[in-house]
Amino acid sequence: MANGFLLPSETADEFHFRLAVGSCDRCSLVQLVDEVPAEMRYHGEYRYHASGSDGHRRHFADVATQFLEDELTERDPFLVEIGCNDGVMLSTIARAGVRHLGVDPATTVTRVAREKGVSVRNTFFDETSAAEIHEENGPADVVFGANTISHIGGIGSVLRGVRTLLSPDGVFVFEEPYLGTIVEGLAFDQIYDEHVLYFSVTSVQVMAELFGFDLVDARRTPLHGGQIRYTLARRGTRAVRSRVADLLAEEHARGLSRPDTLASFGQAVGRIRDDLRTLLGDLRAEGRTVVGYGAPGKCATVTNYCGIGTDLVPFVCDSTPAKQGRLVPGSHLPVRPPEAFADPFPDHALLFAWNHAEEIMRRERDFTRAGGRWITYVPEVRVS
Ligand code: DWN
Repeated sequence: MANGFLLPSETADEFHFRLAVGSCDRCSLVQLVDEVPAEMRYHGEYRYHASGSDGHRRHFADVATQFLEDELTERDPFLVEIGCNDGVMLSTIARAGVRHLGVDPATTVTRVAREKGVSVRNTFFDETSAAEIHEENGPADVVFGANTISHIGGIGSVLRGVRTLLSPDGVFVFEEPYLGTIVEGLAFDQIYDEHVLYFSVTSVQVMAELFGFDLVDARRTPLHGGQIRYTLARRGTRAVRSRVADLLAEEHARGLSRPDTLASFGQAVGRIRDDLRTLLGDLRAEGRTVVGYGAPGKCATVTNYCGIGTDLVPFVCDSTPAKQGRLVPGSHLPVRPPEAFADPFPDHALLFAWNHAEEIMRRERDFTRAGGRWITYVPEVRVS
């Protein structure tokens, strides 16, 4: 499990599952074939902090400001965030004194949100909790989720919950990994246990209609290599932006939902695996040192799928204290604090947190100045 960072003493009991994706030939939604139960993924030990990069903090402060300006303008508005994590978005809403509620079962990260003045309910969002929230607080003008809705296999219950909770002219907005970016950018490391659903505009539109909504907007956003922010409203309540039709046409022209497109993606990913293994094997044979940079969820997919163990990459550096001193799930690469990176600098750094490349390379410019080289692997293996 991508965020199942474990202690060296816990390896014997490690949980494994089959990571495989399939696509529905009726609604075209791409999804995991085997889902790890949500209670095993989000709990008091969850280790991902959404505020972990400057880019994320800026992005979600902007999202909140936009909501305050566009949607939360009536008297006493109410916003609910599904999966509020450490309050990276809701802290701005809280500071503005707007009524809000974060719904998230992961008590480790929501403790941080509470410290920022965010109101939190530690539970999963589904039709039952949505009805309770509605009863206690009244309707929500905005229901928001970022990198959360794609994590929920029981999407039907979520949509029924939103239908109950949302005010008549409210909006359900969620931004999530985009199948189009994953396929085009060969970002196979976005595939892991937490990402149960891989949305496209086509599949979200089908889903919206099934539950009584219109997909009224779909726009590209920059995080995690390129995502889409979808806006759903109750059927017939809002005009549909022309961007929706543009993206649908683009997906159709690219054959995004076609099985042969997904099969070619699989073959190209196999080539990346072979190239990366060859490169790391050659570097080891030449006596060069390689250290991993960042231990994102993605790192578990790459290291396990490509068979990268401590013989090729002895350890990974990550700034998240909750991951340090633990092992990357499955491949068991030790996670060390960023200071270990410069002690001494390796010859090469394998950049697992490639979506933060700019920020990390800026921070580690002494490594480059000392002659260090970065290895990236999507959309192809590259040394720079
Ligand atoms: O959906 C999800 C996405 C949004 O976030 C979650 N299920 C889990 C998580 O995915 P991820 O772990 O791939 O996210 P990130 O943001 O790519 O993780 C970056 C990692 O790199 C973090 O562990 C922090 C670390 N990091 C670092 O060590 N030094 C990050 C930066 C910017 C740094 O300078």
